[in-house]
Amino acid sequence: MAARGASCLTVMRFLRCLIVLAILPAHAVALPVETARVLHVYPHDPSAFTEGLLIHDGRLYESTGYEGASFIREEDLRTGRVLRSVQLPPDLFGEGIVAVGDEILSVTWRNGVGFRWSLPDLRRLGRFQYPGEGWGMTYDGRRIILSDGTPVLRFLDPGDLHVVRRLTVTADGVPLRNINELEMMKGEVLANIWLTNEIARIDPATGKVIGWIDLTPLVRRVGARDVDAVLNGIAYDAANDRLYVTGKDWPLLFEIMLSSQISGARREAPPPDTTAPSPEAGIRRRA
Ligand SMILES: [Ca+2]
Repeated sequence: MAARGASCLTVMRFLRCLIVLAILPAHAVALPVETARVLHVYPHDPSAFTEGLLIHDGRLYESTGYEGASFIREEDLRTGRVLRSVQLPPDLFGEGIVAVGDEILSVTWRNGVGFRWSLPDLRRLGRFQYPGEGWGMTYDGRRIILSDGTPVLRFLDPGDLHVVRRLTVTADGVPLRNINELEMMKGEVLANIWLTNEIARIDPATGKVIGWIDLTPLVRRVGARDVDAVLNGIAYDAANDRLYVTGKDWPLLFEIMLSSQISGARREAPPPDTTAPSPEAGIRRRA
C-alpha cells in the first residue's frame, strides 16, 4: 500500500507540474532586453522638459511641459537651435504631440485640452477636448495612439478624435503602467516608461510587450541629478531608418541604433560615434 501511495503521489505531482507549465508559459520566458549603440550625439536644450518628440518630413519637432514653459517647436537637429516655436496658454501643462498629414496635434497632462497646429508653420488651427489625462502620442498611419499613464492605450480617429479602440498593454502578463512618450517604428509601438531607463517594444495587435530597450548607459552619460530629468522622447525617421532619443531637461539628444537593427544589417558599416566620449568613458569620469 505504501508503494502504491508513493506512486500516486508522484503522478499527482507530475500532473500538478504539467498544469503549472500550461498556465504560466509566458511567465517562464524572459522578454529580450536590447541595448543600443550611440551613432551621434547632438545638443538638446537643457531647459526643455521633453514630453513629445517626432520627425515629420525631415523636420524635428518637440513639445515641452510645465505650466508657463509648454512649447511646441521645430528644432535644428544638428545644433539644437529652435527654428520655430509656439507657446501654450500659461495655465496648461503640455504633453505629447503627433503629426498627421499637414497638422500637429498636441495634448495636455490634466487639462483635458488639446490643439491642432498647421505644418510647417505651427499656426494654431483649433482646440479640442478629451476625457482623462494626456501623456504621449504617435500615429500608426490610420489612428492616433494616446497614452495616459494607465496600461490602456487609446486609438483615436484623427478626424474627430473619437476612441475607436482601447488596448491594454501587458508585460509578462502584468498590466504595464506609466506608459509615456510613444513612437511607431516598423510596426511596433515604442514607449518610454516613466521613471525608468527602458523603452518598451509593444505589439499593437496584442498589447503585449515583446521586448525592452535598456538605455541605462545614455542615462548615466547624461548624469542628470534631478529625479524628474528622466529618459523621455523617441523620434523615428522612417525615411532614413534613424532613431533618436532624449530626456527631460537633458543637454543631449542621441541618434542610436538598436542591437536588432545592427544584427539586421540594415545599414552597412554604421559610423562610429566621434562627437563625444563613449558611455564607458563617461562612467569612468564620474567614478
Ligand atoms: Ca515620439
